[in-house]
Amino acid sequence: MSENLINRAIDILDANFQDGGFTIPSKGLYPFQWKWDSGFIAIGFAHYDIIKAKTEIKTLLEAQWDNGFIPHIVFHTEDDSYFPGADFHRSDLHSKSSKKYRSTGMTQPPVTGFVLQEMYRTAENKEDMLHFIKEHIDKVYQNHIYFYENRDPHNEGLVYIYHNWESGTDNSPVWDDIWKTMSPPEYTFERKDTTHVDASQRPSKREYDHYLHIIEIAKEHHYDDAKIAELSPFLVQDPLFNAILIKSNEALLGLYELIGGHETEKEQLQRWQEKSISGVNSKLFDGELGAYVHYDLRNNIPIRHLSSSSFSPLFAGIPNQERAKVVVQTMLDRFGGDDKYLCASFDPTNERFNPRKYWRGPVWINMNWLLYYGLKRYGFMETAQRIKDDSIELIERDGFYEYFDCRKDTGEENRKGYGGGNFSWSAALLIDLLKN
Ligand code: 2M8
Repeated sequence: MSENLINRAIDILDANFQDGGFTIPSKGLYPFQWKWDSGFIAIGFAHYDIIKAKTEIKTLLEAQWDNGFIPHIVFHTEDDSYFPGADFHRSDLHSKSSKKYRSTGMTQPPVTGFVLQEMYRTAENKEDMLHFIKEHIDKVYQNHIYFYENRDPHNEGLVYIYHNWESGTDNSPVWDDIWKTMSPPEYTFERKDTTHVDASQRPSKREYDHYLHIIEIAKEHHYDDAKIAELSPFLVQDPLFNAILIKSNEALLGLYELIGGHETEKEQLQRWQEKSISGVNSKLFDGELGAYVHYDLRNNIPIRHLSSSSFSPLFAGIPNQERAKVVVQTMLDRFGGDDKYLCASFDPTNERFNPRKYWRGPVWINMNWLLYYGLKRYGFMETAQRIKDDSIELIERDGFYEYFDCRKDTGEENRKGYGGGNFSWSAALLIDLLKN
């Protein structure tokens, strides 16, 4: 059974791999290269086609800007089937943007550091992989410098995101609190996503007005980071984004250790680690809720909702063992009823929860993958096994979709997943879960 699933996953990944040396997340819905998708995809490729894994990362890093920034979408091809595309984002407004590829002017969670480490772990030919890592690791390090120099205005060891699309958890109900503080104009535009996927599973038109408005402000200031920090109505310290940065810092440290030398980089990474881990623990941990929450830096207020991001610091070793126990208990109490698959993307006990809508409640395989490794890291083997089994069962039952209803019984006879089909990171991470 698992061989058959792995073969199907391989077929999906191979079909989504493009001539330009990158992999689309899902045919039709997402026709370009996305930053964090790319990383998860490379982890899957590393299990059976190391050349594709390396190509994926190499191509992504070729789109890096001169200031170390790595964009969230790289528009490799002219394709008007996605909105907003390259003409809307106008990365050329920033003087240091890539001259080779057009892109967005925002980023996504910095997965590339830990992805290199995963590729090394999986590769059979360690020497060859280490050679590849040596060639590329400095670019990833430069990306971390970009974050610490430009995204941490109060020097807290916590970086901000300035757009919900930077979080990766795009339509999370967490952002509803921020939308309440904004009143964007009613834009006229043509959505493309709802021609591929049922509109009831996607964000609303009004939500898109907010998304576009933040970009318009950033564009007005040519994507200048200092101006964005000063003016963006969306400025959030996200536990998931920071946990991924911290995990990647740790991975870079380990890889530089393996390569040898690089004392300056290692010392810097060590300093960032100490500061960031203590920043996440002191500012983003909510003792009453028993997990980590987002912080609205624009309005200086914590956003006190539980989401799958609330548990992601486990992945980066951020809580101590005692706190990790509290976090896991919160996950089980609020998200882990017997009638549910782990792990809903948003608190099932909250009135904003929706089990079928994008990031407002469904299970996402990339989040489950992070949580699986996080749980294992602290020795919560039973819950780790459960999240792994649930991920595999969902894909077997509902197909290789983008996201999944977390309810075990939806009352339907022929249930399927939601969003894009033949979805790359679901395929890639399933391979990793089954092979490890
Ligand atoms: C979704 O986001 C894009 C915008 O980036 C969209 O809705 O159009 C998110 O799930 C994001 O996390 C993901 O990287 C992207 C591609 O899979 O799709």
